Amino acid sequence: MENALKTLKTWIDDSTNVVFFGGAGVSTESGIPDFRSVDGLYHQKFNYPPEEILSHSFFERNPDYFYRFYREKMLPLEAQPNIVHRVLAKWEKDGKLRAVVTQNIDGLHQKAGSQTVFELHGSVLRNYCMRCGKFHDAAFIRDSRGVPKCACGGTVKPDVVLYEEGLDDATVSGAISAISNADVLIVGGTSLTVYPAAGLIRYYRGSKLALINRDETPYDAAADLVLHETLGDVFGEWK
Ligand code: CNA
Repeated sequence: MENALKTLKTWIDDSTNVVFFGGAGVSTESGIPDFRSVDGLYHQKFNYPPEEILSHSFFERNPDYFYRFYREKMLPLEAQPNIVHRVLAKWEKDGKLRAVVTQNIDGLHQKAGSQTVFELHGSVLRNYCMRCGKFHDAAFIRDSRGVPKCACGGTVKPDVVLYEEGLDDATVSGAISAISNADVLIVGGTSLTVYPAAGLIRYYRGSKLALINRDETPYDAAADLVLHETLGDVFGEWK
């Protein structure tokens, strides 16, 4: 870790165009389980596999079960940003970091103060009535029972990209632009197995791609620097 960390520090010290691409592993140290770690959601027992529950067709077919699972597992409203979120926000404030591109839906980057955040998979903090389009906050979903209903009678759906749904075009364009123009790209806390999100790091054209992930990923060989460490340990260096 010593040498790799030294190199990473030099890259960051010398740059004003760092971009961070992250996933669920960024928030595990805030107490939010990821999907694929041994203690992640995919290793817990439910009546259906989580990727099926979190799909568009399941949402349509069995909204009651969807919302029961969603309220219990996907709404960590008490969670607080950890050192990773805080350091990234500070780098942006200091003029070093241009953007965070995240697959997370927990809103913790913004809670830490980050301004330019491309949320590829949406956010649990935004919810809209499928009939009249009215906005509802996350507490509305948490405090509702069964399928959450707007005053107009429509179902209120989280602004979260479910499996089988497409990503928002403007968010993807913004993310691609940030990644393809980045000087340093730090990829962290993601298994890089969920597409099309994972494929976006292919737009990076530089030679300072640092990958920080506890487990191996399919992109390890393509990175210029690989740290198989926890993000908290690495970002703790910038405390
Ligand atoms: P994933 O597939 O669960 O992978 C997470 C990766 O992070 C794994 O490879 C772990 O080894 C690694 N990891 C976990 N904790 C740490 C840590 N502290 N330090 C370093 N590495 C760590 O999650 P992805 O983000 O790759 O998959 C994309 C899904 C997960 C997206 O659709 C997200 O919406 C979804 N998700 C989001 C959240 C959230 O918003 N916090 C939580 C759970 C799942």
